[in-house]
Amino acid sequence: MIPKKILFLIIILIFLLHPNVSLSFPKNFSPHINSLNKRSDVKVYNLTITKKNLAPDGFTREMYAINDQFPGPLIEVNKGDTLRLNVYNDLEEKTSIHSHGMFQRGTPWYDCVPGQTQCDIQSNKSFTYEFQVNQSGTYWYHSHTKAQYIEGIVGALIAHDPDDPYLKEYDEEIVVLIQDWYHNDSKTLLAQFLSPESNGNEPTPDNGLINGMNSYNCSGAPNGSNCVSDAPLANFKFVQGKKYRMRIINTSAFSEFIFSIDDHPMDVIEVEGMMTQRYTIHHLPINVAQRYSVIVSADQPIGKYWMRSEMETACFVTQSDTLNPLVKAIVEYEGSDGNDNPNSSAWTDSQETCIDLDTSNLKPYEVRTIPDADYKVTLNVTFQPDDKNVTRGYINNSTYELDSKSPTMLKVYKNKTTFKTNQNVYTIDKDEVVDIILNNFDTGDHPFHLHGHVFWVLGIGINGTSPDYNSVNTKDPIQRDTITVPAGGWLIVRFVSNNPGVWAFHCHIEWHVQSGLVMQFVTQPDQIKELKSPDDWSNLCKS
Ligand SMILES: *[C@@H]1O[C@H](CO)[C@@H](O)[C@H](O)[C@H]1NC(C)=O
Ligand SMILES: *[C@@H]1O[C@H](CO)[C@@H](O)[C@H](O)[C@H]1NC(C)=O
Ligand SMILES: *[C@@H]1O[C@H](CO)[C@@H](O)[C@H](O)[C@H]1NC(C)=O
Ligand SMILES: *[C@@H]1O[C@H](CO)[C@@H](O)[C@H](O)[C@H]1NC(C)=O
Ligand SMILES: *[C@@H]1O[C@H](CO)[C@@H](O)[C@H](O)[C@H]1NC(C)=O
Ligand SMILES: *[C@@H]1O[C@H](CO)[C@@H](O)[C@H](O)[C@H]1NC(C)=O
Ligand SMILES: *[C@@H]1O[C@H](CO)[C@@H](O)[C@H](O)[C@H]1NC(C)=O
Ligand SMILES: *[C@@H]1O[C@H](CO)[C@@H](O)[C@H](O)[C@H]1NC(C)=O
Ligand SMILES: *[C@@H]1O[C@H](CO)[C@@H](O)[C@H](O)[C@H]1NC(C)=O
Ligand SMILES: *[C@@H]1O[C@H](CO)[C@@H](O)[C@H](O)[C@H]1NC(C)=O
Ligand SMILES: *[C@@H]1O[C@H](CO)[C@@H](O)[C@H](O)[C@H]1NC(C)=O
Ligand SMILES: *[C@@H]1O[C@H](CO)[C@@H](O)[C@H](O)[C@H]1NC(C)=O
Ligand SMILES: [Cu+2]
Repeated sequence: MIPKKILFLIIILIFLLHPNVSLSFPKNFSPHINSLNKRSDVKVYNLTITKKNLAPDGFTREMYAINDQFPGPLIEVNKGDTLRLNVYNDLEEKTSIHSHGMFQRGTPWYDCVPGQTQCDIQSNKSFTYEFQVNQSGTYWYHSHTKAQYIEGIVGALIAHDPDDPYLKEYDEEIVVLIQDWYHNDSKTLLAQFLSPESNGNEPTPDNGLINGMNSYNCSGAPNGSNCVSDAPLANFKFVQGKKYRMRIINTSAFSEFIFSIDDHPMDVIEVEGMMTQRYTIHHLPINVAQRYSVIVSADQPIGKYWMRSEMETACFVTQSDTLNPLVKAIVEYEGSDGNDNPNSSAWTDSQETCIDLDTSNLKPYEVRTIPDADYKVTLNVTFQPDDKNVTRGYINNSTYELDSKSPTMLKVYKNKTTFKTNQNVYTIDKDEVVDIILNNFDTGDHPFHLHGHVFWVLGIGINGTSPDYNSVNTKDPIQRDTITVPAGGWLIVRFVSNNPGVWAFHCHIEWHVQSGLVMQFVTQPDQIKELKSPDDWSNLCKS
């Protein structure tokens, strides 16, 4: 759980900063676990989505908010609970809420991918997602409609495990949401990106945020903006002698960050819901949509220390002149005095850029024998101009086109077995072990996410190498749900198709989703049809 003090401080700061925030305390903001031992509760959250003028970094802009907050309320469940999300769409446009990393076993229609597993929630309508959470770890939720999540429809989702093997090894939990931040609205940026003039160069962020906060030098803002320099940074309170489990979630649209806390090593214990053996690091590279838990000991002299989240601008093609890539927050020990900023220094060991944390050094908490593959799917990723000269993302020479009125899952229920080429559907009829071999022919790296599953990370290769089964790890690889393929490189991951549904596999860079770097696995369609889908779900496509 987030320490009460920190939460309170964040909320107070949000109120101070944003006069538009209504002064009623969001009723469902429940950061504390009711009871770790009580299994199979139903946890209910109301999520009301609106537009608001807010200033996360001192620059006021119209953006989205959930229950008047940004980031959205922290959702917490225990493994085994049923989570009910009542989503109220108070926008003048459609929306949707995807629970990233949730397996949705038996409820594949609640995975929320417009065009694949549902129709959007229309303006002024509500919709309830309800599913059992039979997994634990660090997750997040976000809109899967257009590029809405990068403008505020985002929050953390934590599934606690009463049997977590590390439970006794830390005192408190802290959620750290890291993201990039744009001052323009996403519709404008998207229209610009999806035009021939962009040449496929992504919009680059104006700033980065930690738990929705940062400061900005307003001399970079256009004339006439409502902008206050020196907005406060996020502040994390430590008590000397305590140990903290920090759950770090990267909810960026585009930028990769390297996370660190001066003078405080971190022990990785969880990667995307999968527990690992302790592994000590100084820097944590964390790409879009990835999550890690680390244990940090407050074992340094009482004082203040920088938390750093450095945007890897080396991976950008262009960048804004006014961007300060070093996003900071303050770790403040109880008992440290004064209002001075920390004067701590960054770790000096060098760090490779634009690739994932080298997970070959990470070991699963429990090593289990992994099954052999039944077959292999090869996916070639390219970016090319389409017939309108707009640069788009392609998988095996096919760019995905969203069919928002007729999601694939509805077609499956109508006994359709063939799909248009531009739907990038790959059907897996049986419960099988599948290897994805992905070749990246692009000059950028791409964080790929598979819905409804975790996969074993067998191997990753950089530019200049080719997929090679002789160099992969089939003995004790970790599992996760989001992985970065290096520029010009490759990866091999393995998953078991035993979860009937329609599961998106896509790059999580939001600009690349919108430019078609998306495909879908239809797994066990006969089993999908055995599942009774709810009427309110199919009715979404009638409005
Ligand atoms: C959700 O909203 C409904 C209807 O307004 C209300 O009855 C219920 O108490 C709310 N639940 C929570 C957990 O806020
Ligand atoms: C949604 O409700 C608001 C307020 O009642 C109304 O002004 C708006 O026109 C409605 N929008 C749609 C698309 O129905
Ligand atoms: C819950 O997960 C466990 C292991 O992760 C699995 O063995 C079990 O079958 C799952 N139960 C359900 C109802 O999905
Ligand atoms: C972003 O906003 C700034 C100022 O509001 C404007 O100058 C700039 O042209 C905008 N960029 C795009 C791509 O619309
Ligand atoms: C496509 O767009 C690029 C970048 O704007 C431009 O250089 C090129 O001439 C265009 N090609 C065609 C065939 O229009
Ligand atoms: C803000 O940017 C301006 C122009 O680049 C610079 O002169 C000024 O020193 C900056 N202010 C701070 C506090 O960094
Ligand atoms: C902003 O206003 C200042 C002072 O009025 C002026 O010097 C400057 O040229 C303006 N900048 C832009 C981009 O309009
Ligand atoms: C989050 O992901 C983005 C996009 O890949 C990346 O640029 C950024 O550096 C990541 N953040 C951290 C803290 O690693
Ligand atoms: C993918 O690229 C590899 C290497 O160039 C090539 O051998 C293979 O045929 C391609 N596969 C597909 C499905 O296009
Ligand atoms: C990709 O598709 C385009 C147009 O559909 C075609 O001209 C081109 O030859 C294809 N490339 C490959 C490698 O199959
Ligand atoms: C789909 O096929 C099944 C079995 O062949 C049949 O019972 C069912 O009516 C069909 N459904 C539709 C919507 O055609
Ligand atoms: C891979 O490396 C080669 C040789 O250094 C370089 O020419 C090429 O541009 C690189 N490819 C990518 C996709 O980065
Ligand atoms: Cu991408």
